[in-house]
Amino acid sequence: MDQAKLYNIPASHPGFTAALMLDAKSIPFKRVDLLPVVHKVVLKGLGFPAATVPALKIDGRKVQGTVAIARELDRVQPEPPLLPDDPALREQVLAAEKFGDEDLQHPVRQIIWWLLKRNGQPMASYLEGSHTGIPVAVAVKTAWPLVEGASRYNKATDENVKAVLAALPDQLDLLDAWIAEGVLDGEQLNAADYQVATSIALAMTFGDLRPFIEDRPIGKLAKRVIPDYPGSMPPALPAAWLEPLKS
Ligand SMILES: N[C@@H](CCC(=O)N[C@@H](CS)C(=O)NCC(=O)O)C(=O)O
Repeated sequence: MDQAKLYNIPASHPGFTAALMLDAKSIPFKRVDLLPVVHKVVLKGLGFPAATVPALKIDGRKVQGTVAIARELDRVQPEPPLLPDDPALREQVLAAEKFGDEDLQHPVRQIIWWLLKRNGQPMASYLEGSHTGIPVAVAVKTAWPLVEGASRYNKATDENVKAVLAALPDQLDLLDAWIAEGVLDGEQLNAADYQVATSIALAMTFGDLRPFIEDRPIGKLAKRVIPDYPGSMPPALPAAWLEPLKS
């Protein structure tokens, strides 16, 4: 079997989800980090059907998206399983994974692009440990058009980010409830743990959000799953937008 190759964007939260699941399965892989926007051309050239990362080449197959990658990894390497055997718990884990994939990931992505558009300096911290082949200082200096492009196609507008922050308290409550019910944060981490924890870990790199998350059960799970998420973003969100998190 050829070594697996994982195509990512530096500091991408779903990218970390895929990398952590590969590690959990002890599957060796080469990580290739692509710069945002440029990634679209490269993935197309490689024959992946969609333009998103994570994109995985494994055993001659091309698998894209964290959920599809989780299922594929359980197929090629069943141990340790990413889904529990118990059918009822399995359904709950799948629901939590779907929530992470469809409802949690994108809002956090919108916040980071909104923040980077207003202050590009912290980008260097998010590039720490990445494998783009470009020196970090050069990547940061030339990133402006990429940040513009990514903010636009992720719709990281004031209106959207404000709405995302208003919805965040309920999302955090739901995640804490899943931990209390044993759906998340069990003895053995499952696909939903890997899915949601990376979004929360990325959110905790934002100085604005960390104080509202880090002491909650979901904040602790994020630290357990990925203790060294790269990046540090100084507070910059308007205070009024953070009000929903205070109440
Ligand atoms: N929910 C999907 C989506 C992944 C996704 O949107 N990844 C972002 C990076 S964090 C991306 O590739 N964005 C580029 C694009 O949409 O072209 C997954 O978990 O795989």
